[in-house]
Amino acid sequence: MKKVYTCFTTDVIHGGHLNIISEAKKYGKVIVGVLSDKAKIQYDKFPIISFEERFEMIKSIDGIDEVVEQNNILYDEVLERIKPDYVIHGNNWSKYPESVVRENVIKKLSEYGGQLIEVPYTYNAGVAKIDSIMKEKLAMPEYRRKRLHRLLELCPIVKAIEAHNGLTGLIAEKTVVEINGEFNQFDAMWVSSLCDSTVKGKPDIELVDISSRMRTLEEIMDVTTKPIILDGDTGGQTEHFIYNVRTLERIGVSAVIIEDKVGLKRNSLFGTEAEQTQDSIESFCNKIKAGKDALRTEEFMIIARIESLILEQGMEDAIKRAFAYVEAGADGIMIHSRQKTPDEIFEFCDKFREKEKRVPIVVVPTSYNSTTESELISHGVNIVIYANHLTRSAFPAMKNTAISILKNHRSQEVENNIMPFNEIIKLIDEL
Ligand code: SPV
Ligand code: MG
Repeated sequence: MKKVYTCFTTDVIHGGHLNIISEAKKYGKVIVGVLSDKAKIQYDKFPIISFEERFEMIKSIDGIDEVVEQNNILYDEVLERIKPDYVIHGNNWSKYPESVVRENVIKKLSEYGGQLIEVPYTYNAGVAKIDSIMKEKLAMPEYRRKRLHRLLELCPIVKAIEAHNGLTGLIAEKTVVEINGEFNQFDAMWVSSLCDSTVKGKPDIELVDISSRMRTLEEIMDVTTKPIILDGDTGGQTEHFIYNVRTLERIGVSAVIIEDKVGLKRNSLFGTEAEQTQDSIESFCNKIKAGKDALRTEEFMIIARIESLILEQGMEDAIKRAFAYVEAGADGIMIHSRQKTPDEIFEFCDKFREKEKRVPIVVVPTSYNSTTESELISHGVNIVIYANHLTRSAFPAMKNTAISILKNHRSQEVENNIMPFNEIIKLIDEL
């Protein structure tokens, strides 16, 4: 009997999938691959149900003879193993980046004389409704909030990019790349105090208050599903912090990072050029403890940010603080540096990891920007934050456009450097 293979990445079975199965049945024994979570999150939306649940769900469908796990987005390994006579797929995978998978399947099948069958993809009102329900679910606080924990288990390193409004949130949400068969997207968003202040034309000194920061969060959350890490500055007064963490937890933020400074906070990239005061270990530990006590779930993370290297207080101080903050209940440690090389960050990570294997390490490689994610992984880093890059890339582009219009007394000269509006609006989902 001939073998027919198809791979499902879905969390919900709808008419379109059943149609593929009944078509497949006409050609022989039907084998369905279920894409692993690790592979799925490299290019697709995060699964709403676990791999095991998806596996069971597909097993229970009539007409399927065998269900297997597919560990890679590309089918090479699974086709090698099963050698199906046919691969069957909906005809909805010819757009980048799925087109890469399609081409790869065609190539692989041709190596041993297998054949690709494409069936018209069913997209009707029912399927559209299911699609939108799934997306809405992903955005709901209870789904979004806990996802950072899951990502920490699944990803060698969680990659977060700065977002400061709906549009930058959509860029963080939807940008997927493929290089040599490797798919990649950002896992989470960082709502930076620097960028949230800068785009409002304000300095990064905790002047943009929590209500305004919440509005930014709402705007981003309204159009995205990825987990959010909020830059919580110093956390403010402990008496306020305990209320704010509960609100953040309730609206579905996954983590807040607070830095161990007091008084007028200046941006860390100023280092010792601006007057900044580090909090005492005791006082900052009390803030962490109070925050943790106020929470209602195990999911929301309070991450402690150590400013010792920024304020030139030495490695020993940084390490001492890290262990004290973990002891106080911090769910992660962010270590910051403004050096051009990663040496002090690596030294910190190695020393911390000698004793502490579990608590996640977060870094922000803005100044030591030649450091790669794999180098960070090799020193035990769990989350990398690209903290300000969308703001910094937009600013020169906007400024050059303004200059050009003024110089030329018209806008034609800028046209080649700017995106047509019908491209931008493709990012925006219609309900
Ligand atoms: C931010 O993005 O606001 C940060 C990171 O706190 S840094 O600007 O490097 O201090
Ligand atoms: Mg900040």
